[in-house]
Amino acid sequence: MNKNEEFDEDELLKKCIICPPVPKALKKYWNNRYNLFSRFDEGIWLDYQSWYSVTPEKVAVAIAKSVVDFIQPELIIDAFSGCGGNTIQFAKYCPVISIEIDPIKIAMAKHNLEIYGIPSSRVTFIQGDVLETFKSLQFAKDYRSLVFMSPPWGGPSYSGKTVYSLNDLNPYAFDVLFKEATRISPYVAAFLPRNTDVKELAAYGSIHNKPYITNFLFEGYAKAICCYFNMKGAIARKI
Ligand code: MGP
Ligand code: SAH
Repeated sequence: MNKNEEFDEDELLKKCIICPPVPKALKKYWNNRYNLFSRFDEGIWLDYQSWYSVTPEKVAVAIAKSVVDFIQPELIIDAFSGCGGNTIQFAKYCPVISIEIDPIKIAMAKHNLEIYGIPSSRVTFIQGDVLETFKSLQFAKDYRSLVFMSPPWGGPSYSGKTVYSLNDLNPYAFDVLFKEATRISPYVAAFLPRNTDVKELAAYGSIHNKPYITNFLFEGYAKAICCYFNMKGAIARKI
């Protein structure tokens, strides 16, 4: 991983929202900034979309610990890196390949990883479309690998739906992502809206191998779920 060779720092900082005034729609995320990154004040970089998409640190820690306890992965593929919320926590345990379509976010993620002391050699970033990139990652079959997917949910308006269908994910519906991910590894985890239709999720398992769902609560209130496939017995963790 090379450090931000594509953008100069001033150019990147123009895309970041890292101090007040923050846009009105991001105020609640700003107020929650230390839950997103406990080291926020050390200089975390986030752009508009990342503010509402990043996995809160304690949730990312819990997901990483769960998959490490359960499958002891030799490699984790973070299929939607964003600004690095999950990648940082996975990289504490094993090498990570992080895919992201937006080069600006990759530059931000590299910067954020450095703040958390992750050696650059630990994470290989690939800029590109997730499905295109999956094709080049077939070698990961030879390793005990996990594919983690935290795709775009279509923005904060997802929460206005009574039930969120897996077909609402954008740019790819879940069945396409799942099919391609399982060509790389049987071990797949997905971070999804709290209102996801669990009946749809159940269809991705069998009576003997049900998907395992963790519901992440903040102050008793559901934030999001993580669904683990082919990881029967994966352990739920308190955050
Ligand atoms: P939220 O619904 O925007 O916040 O997202 P909250 O506080 O539950 O809002 P409320 O007003 O409904 O109470 C909750 C969390 O879900 C965020 O902190 C992100 O971790 C995650 N998240 C939200 N969105 C819109 C996305 C998304 O599009 N993709 C991914 N991967 N995660 C998201
Ligand atoms: N888990 C991340 C947030 C992921 S948000 C974190 O904690 O930081 C989803 C990300 O998917 C966004 O950054 C978006 O740019 C990226 N994305 C959208 N379409 C994509 C595609 N076709 N291929 C790869 N990445 C994509």
